[in-house]
Amino acid sequence: MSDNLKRAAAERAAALVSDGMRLGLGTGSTAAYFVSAIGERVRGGLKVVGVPTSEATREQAQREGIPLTTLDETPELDLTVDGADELDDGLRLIKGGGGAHLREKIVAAASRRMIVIADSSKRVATLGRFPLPIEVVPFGLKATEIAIAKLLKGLGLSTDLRLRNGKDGTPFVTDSGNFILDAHLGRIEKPDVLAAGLNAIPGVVEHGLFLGLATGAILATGEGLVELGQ
Ligand code: ABF
Repeated sequence: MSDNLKRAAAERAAALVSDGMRLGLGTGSTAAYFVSAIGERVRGGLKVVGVPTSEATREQAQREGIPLTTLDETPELDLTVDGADELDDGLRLIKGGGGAHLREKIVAAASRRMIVIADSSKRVATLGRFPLPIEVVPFGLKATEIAIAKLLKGLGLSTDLRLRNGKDGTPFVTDSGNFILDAHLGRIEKPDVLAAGLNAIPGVVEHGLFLGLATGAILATGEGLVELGQ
């Protein structure tokens, strides 16, 4: 069921793509359906270029035959389509459950439009039930962890931070060579204040709060698609 919903949202987003577009290609299982739908259209003659947001997406896009570019060659994109772990009605997001949010955010910020595709279970009234991924540089990990814990405490948020581990129990390493701390917060009442606080900690590379980046969302429900913004 859920896979059908993800595919439905992805295919609707793929229908918004036209010749000449410069695309940001998201990461995750929902975005993978979008990449696959674009691949099919490219093989049918659609002319686009894509910037992948992860090595996994790069590999998929190459297999699909989608022409790829980089933000160095193509620094301005028309449309990014990506999944999310949570979104609220103000199109604020938590991303990074797959550990790709640094590149995802850079690509989204370089895009004129960013459309989130998801099944409607990702829609929440208040962000925070999904643990917030915080990408940190390995150097000074403990000090960065303490600085984040102090910030969270000061904002009245839980301080339950966990270093994400890979399959073999060693720390998960991002495509950019960093670690991820997951902050179990429950409810983020003021995402903008939290984002500003995290951005001010030197060891924090990026966090999974995407504020003011998504311009639209396509959410698949059992009864059809719900579209927000665009
Ligand atoms: C990416 O993939 C991430 O930012 C987010 O963590 C995840 C969503 O994955 P899925 O579509 O598999 O639920 O978009």
